[in-house]
Amino acid sequence: MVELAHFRNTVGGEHVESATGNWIESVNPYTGEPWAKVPHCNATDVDAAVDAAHNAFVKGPWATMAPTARGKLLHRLGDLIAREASKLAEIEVRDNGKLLAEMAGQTRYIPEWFYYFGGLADKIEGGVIPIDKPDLFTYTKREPLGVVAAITPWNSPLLLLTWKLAPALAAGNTIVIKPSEFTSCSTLALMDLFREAGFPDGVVNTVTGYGHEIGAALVEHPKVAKVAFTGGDATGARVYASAARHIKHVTLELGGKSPNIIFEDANLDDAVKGAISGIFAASGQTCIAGSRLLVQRSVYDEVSAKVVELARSARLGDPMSPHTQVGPITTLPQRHKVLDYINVAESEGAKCLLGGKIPEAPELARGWFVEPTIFGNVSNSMRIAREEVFGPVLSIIPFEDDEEAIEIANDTIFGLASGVWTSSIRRAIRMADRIRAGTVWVNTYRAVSFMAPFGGYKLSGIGRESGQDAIGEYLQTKCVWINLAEGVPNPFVMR
Ligand code: TXE
Repeated sequence: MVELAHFRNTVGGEHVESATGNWIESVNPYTGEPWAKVPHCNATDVDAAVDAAHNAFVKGPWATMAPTARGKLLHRLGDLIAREASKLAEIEVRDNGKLLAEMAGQTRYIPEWFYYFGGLADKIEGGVIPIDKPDLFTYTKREPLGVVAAITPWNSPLLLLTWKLAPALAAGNTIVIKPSEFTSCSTLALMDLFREAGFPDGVVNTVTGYGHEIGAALVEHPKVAKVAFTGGDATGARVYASAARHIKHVTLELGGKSPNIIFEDANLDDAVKGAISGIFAASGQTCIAGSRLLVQRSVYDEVSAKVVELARSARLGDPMSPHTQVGPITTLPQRHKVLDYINVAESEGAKCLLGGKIPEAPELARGWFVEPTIFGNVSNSMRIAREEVFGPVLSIIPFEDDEEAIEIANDTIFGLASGVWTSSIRRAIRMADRIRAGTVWVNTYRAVSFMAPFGGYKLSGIGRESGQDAIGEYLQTKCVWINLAEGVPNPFVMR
């Protein structure tokens, strides 16, 4: 029997287990075996974590720290993450099955968010209002919100956490993180670096456990001022409703059904690679997955054949191996969901051009794999084209011209991302203007940066992460009025 790695929460600077002493096992999706355990917390643990964050917000060194000093802490944290990049990457691969090849790049890139937002920490400026009333001096300040609850999913735990942590801390908030119950380990491993960087105790805290138990308790907690959530649209709607009852700030990032559009004038070989990276990277478990491949009818057969050929060559295997191109699905429920959608697509008449099953290779038998799957001649009204599958399942949809491409692209409840493949700059810009989504990539796909605002239109969410917009999501404006005149004018009328 393999000894499980133990990860504990960090609350008020201390490593803690859960109030009940119970644990949740974290299962490696490549082996199907538990490899670690994390505390199974309940509402008592949530109270303790929120209290620690609240205390750190209202008193102690964080509350009075100069923004420049805050920025330096974020820089130091970035350096420590760079130092620990390989270790953090390996933990996340074990926990969620993402390729080491991708994770190694991600953990080396994550420090950039802390450097960028560390740099912004002392550039949060208010203004003096040239007020229209005599004898008043009026200025604004931008202040942090308080305790931020960061609720993260299982598909990219560290990166999606970073998108919340870096701006929230730069703005001066304190944090309680609730990672996904399936993939908490990399988040808990990250916590030790905060102390080493010199963050005061209680500024960043964690609680681990199930969404319906502690996620909901965290959202409802009266001392939580803001919820920053990434997850599914159904859970996001519940979080939004609950936050509304308590008048909390929210940002929500809720996934999508992104169109990746190939025009006949595109470099088709590049476009095919873009289609593959849009849906089979990370086994399709990305919010930005280009799960609807829209292909102009004149090149439909050629593009479909090339996409199938390239996807067929994908090497499935151990995510730790540098040769693997497609890893397992992160959770068993998610694999069931993906397989269910494949059945739904077949029953609705979509033509399966590739995959559609659990792979038969014996070396993959223990892991939660699904073959890269492609459906051709999909109609945009089919469920496979309307609902987020979050797996390696591509729907290819033909279109005639630009008008029809836009109509199909925008005929979705979501609006997170999109791709356009064309050699015409005019067409590229016109499409970018008309697509209703927070991100449009032209002749590329799946690029993100700490500098570039990211977020959804429509049901894909509210608010922006990364870029200068993001820090505003963690601030509120105060307006200060100072009377420069002697005495108080008529108290019975508004001044
Ligand atoms: O996500 P949940 P699930 C989509 C994807 C996937 C589907 C379901 O389509 O198949 O969502 O995945 C916490 N109050 N995305 O069920 O439930 C939960 O513990 C507060 C898209 O795993 O949204 C976890 O920490 N929190 C997505 C986080 O919410 C609650 C990424 C996300 O879990 C809660 C992941 C509650 N009532 C899935 N219930 C993206 N946008 O990238 C659960 N949670």
